[in-house]
Amino acid sequence: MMRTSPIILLVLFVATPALHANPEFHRFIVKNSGRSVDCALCHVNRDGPEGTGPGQVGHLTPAELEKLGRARAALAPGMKPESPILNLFGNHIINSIGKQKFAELRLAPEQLAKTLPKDSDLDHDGIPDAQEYLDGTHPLMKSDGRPWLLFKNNLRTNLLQILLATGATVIGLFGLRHLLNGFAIAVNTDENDEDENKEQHP
Ligand SMILES: [Ca+2]
Repeated sequence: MMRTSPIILLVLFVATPALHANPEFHRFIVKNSGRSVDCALCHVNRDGPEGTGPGQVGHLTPAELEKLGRARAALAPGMKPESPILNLFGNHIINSIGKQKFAELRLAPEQLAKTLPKDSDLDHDGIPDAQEYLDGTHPLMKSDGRPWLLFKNNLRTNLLQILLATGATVIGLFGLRHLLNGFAIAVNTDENDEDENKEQHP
């Protein structure tokens, strides 16, 4: 596999400064969902990629800068970018649609959900990543999602256990009732026998 020259990567890094700040997507998510969402939805650092903190450009090692350059050069889908300033969801977006398409969608951020794989659910909470993008919930946190959707998915996932537990409870109550009835009959029988004995042997 051909290795991209560090000089080319550096040129790409410098030449594409606008691609790593994407307020259009953030504004859309906040407006569409009505939720307060920070940059950690897609980035490593909740304050975004610019700065010197962990997960920000100013904090990267030379090797991480090289990875960043490669990720920014991932113009087509399926190039498996490993950008150190993006989290799993951010890299998933770029891998799914490519950097070029992503840049185009800055003019129509509402369309991003339609371009993401419909069956992708990175946190396995039953809510697709694309839906979480629209809802402003975190695609990497399974406890974060629209409550009704989480409830429905939990119910569906645990339906068998719920049915088994309910069945065991019903059977247990049914058995207990018959057991108690059995005790009651036995006690009554003993009392009747005693009464009969008293009558026969007063
Ligand atoms: Ca999810």
